[in-house]
Amino acid sequence: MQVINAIAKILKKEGIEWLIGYPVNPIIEGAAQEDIRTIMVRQERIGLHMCDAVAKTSSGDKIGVFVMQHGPGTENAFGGVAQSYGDSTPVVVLPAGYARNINQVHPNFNAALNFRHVTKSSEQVTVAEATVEALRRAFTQVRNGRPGPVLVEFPTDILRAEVPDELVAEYKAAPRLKSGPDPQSVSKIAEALVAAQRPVIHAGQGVHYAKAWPQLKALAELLEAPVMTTLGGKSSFPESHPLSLGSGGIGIGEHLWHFLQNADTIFGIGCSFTRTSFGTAMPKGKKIIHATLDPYAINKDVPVDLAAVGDAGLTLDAVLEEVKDRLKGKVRDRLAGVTREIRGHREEWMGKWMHRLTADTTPISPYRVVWDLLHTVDVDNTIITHDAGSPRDQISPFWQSNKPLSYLGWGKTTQLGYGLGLAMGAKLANPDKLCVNFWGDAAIGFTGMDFETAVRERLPILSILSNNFSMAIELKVMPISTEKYRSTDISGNYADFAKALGGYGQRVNEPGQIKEAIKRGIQKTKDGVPALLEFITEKAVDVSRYPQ
Ligand SMILES: Cc1ncc(C[n+]2csc(CCOP(=O)(O)OP(=O)(O)O)c2C)c(N)n1
Ligand SMILES: [Mg+2]
Repeated sequence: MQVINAIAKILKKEGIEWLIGYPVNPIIEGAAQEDIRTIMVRQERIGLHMCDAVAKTSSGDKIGVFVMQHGPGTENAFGGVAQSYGDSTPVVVLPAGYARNINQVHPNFNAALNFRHVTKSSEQVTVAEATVEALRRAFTQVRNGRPGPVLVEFPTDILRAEVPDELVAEYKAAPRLKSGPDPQSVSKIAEALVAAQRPVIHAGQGVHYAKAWPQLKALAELLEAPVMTTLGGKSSFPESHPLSLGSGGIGIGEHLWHFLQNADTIFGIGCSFTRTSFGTAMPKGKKIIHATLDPYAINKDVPVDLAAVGDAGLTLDAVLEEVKDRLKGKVRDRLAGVTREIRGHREEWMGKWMHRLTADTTPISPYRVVWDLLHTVDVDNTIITHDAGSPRDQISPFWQSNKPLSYLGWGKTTQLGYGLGLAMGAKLANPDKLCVNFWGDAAIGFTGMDFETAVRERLPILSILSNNFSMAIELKVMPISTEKYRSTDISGNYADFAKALGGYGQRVNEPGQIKEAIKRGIQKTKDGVPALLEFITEKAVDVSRYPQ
């Protein structure tokens, strides 16, 4: 059979339901022949973002596969793959490449070479028979270890070449394996956790990938310890739980800050402790315990006192057992005191923000949009994501997510426009959920055209746009260019834009109209029509930042 048919048959064996892509890549035809739904985007970046959401919303059980053409398509996909890499998201990328006789020749873009630094593995197939083993390697890499994108480049002349049927028939789906922590490390960690007077648990997206939500909750309750998450880990611990400190990031609750500063021990589980502007820094002078899948993360940014390497679920199982053994059924009666302290700080902090969250002013406060959205949607049956910039910092501290994977937090690298593709990919993989992206008018400038893809590919998402005709987050860093040349101003009528692309669009100017508009938007999504609600907002620059 031809290589394109071999690839499609292998994708089927790997349980791939959709092939997301942009022409020209003959694999699209191969996939359609095998009844794999092919989804065409308007630019490569969005397709990769959709793949990310497929993996993120299924804990990596489902893998998104993206294909694009050699040369320009591959060059243009770089941002998308780099975002997957920055966020450690498992994705399979199958670019076409220039034909073998010219693919090493200047100036032809060589994907296998150029994507090497933004992928876990990156190879070029140079003979047709190697198709099968290259995909075996790629799927094994993508399903195991630290998640990340993998790439296999197929020179165009190979895609139509023949590969023996028997070779393809022998292909078996790649296993997904887990490895557990060393028992001695677990013992030391349990000892330190039991000895801690003021422990804080710091949960990252590894908890989502391991589906270790029950164990995380059990450990927190057993230790009577508060839990914060990273942005990527948001929704791994119910934020309505009395032990929740909410999520880290640029915008955080004062209760989170208070507990982190006053902790004696911080237990990071399924996280990398990466130093980033979009995460909460670990204070100095704390006992740091770090449990993570990837030994590369240990001692990378934060020096550790104790560590364990392994799957977050297996690690938490083992730590739970040891902690139970050590406590011998003893309850230390900390719960009431700890939860009272959390509640006190949380309520005081919320009190300070309530006027912003319920503001009646025009232009509308973006915080009011967040608050009304939170109180209009069915939160547990919603998957929401932020975009880069202010919308992220406005929503993440105040959005209370209780169900695992109901909030897609992200951002070690933070590409404007990522949220739209995430919402579309989430809807593809979770058609019964309301899938929402909350973004600004700068973000829509990057990927807005793919709202048409949402319409055409029947992905009825709800898009909440905060239009303040500005890159407001940059006002403080661009005062002179703003004053002289209006360099932070941008403009557009995005409700009309959404309508022009075949979706539902509504512009909302008054705070009193927010909830009704959201209800109408949700109804449209239920009718199968993507909706874009454009809220005319103030150029807000206030963020719940600590230290202030
Ligand atoms: C691709 C990309 N380029 C540049 C940036 C830097 N950046 C982050 S937020 C932002 C402006 C955000 O403006 P907007 O989305 O309108 O939000 P606002 O602050 O106005 O609410 C910029 C330029 C980025 N995150 N991604
Ligand atoms: Mg803006």
